[in-house]
Amino acid sequence: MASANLNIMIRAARKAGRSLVKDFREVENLQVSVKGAGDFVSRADREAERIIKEELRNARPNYGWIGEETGEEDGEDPTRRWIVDPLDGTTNFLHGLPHWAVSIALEHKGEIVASVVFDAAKDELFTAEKGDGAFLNDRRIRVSGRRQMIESIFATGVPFAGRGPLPATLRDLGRLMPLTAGVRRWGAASLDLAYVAAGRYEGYWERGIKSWDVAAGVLLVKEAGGRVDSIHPGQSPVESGSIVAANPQLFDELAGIVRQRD
Ligand code: LIP
Repeated sequence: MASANLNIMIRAARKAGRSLVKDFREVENLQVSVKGAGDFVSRADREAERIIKEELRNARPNYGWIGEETGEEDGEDPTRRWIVDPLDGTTNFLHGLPHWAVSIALEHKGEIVASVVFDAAKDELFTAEKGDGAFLNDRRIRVSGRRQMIESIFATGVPFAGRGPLPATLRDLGRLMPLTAGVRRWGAASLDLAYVAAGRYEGYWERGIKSWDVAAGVLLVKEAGGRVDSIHPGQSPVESGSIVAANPQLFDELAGIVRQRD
């Protein structure tokens, strides 16, 4: 059974998701402002973050907060904070591509303990709580059982608009593409991790990623039986800006490849 906190997170994600779906239908009329080349923030995005913040703050006024649009705020309780991306996959959203999600994680003493990733366009709700498994629309999910790289699909994110670690990413791709059944770049990191948890992808890695993009997905993968780490050993996969995740059979091989220096 979902905890009170998880139910609060689900309610917030569904409410924000409803607002986003409405705006997605009218995506051409949205007023967009440019935050940086290729990185658009829409009115829909800001409204979704407002909705989530209001819901979570009303229910748990003393928790801290970090959100993609509104930044960081300390709470009276220094041990707990929400990590929120109201619209992961912003570029997809703005191009009318139905692959984006609301991502909400609860961190306690530096560890993610509850997660929601809600793909409102497809009505897929991924949830997890520490020690209780991972679920897709209330059905238990597990990472894939594939053992061979050549039969496996991996997701990643690639730099855009002249930012991010392009040479390292190209090196990763050059090493992985000949060894695998395919590499996908679908443009929403929270869903990449949710799909690893659901066994749709065998693994995922990305460089130059933010905590709110991956915080919720990290727990989904772990609770579905997968492994997650930073590409830089010893660092946090949520905070370090680089992440590698996979089923347990293929994790070492994938991590070994993306950790290789020249
Ligand atoms: C995006 C990701 C995407 C990643 C981008 C970006 P946003 O998040 O989830 O997959 O490659 O670097 O961070 O900006 O849409 O929330």
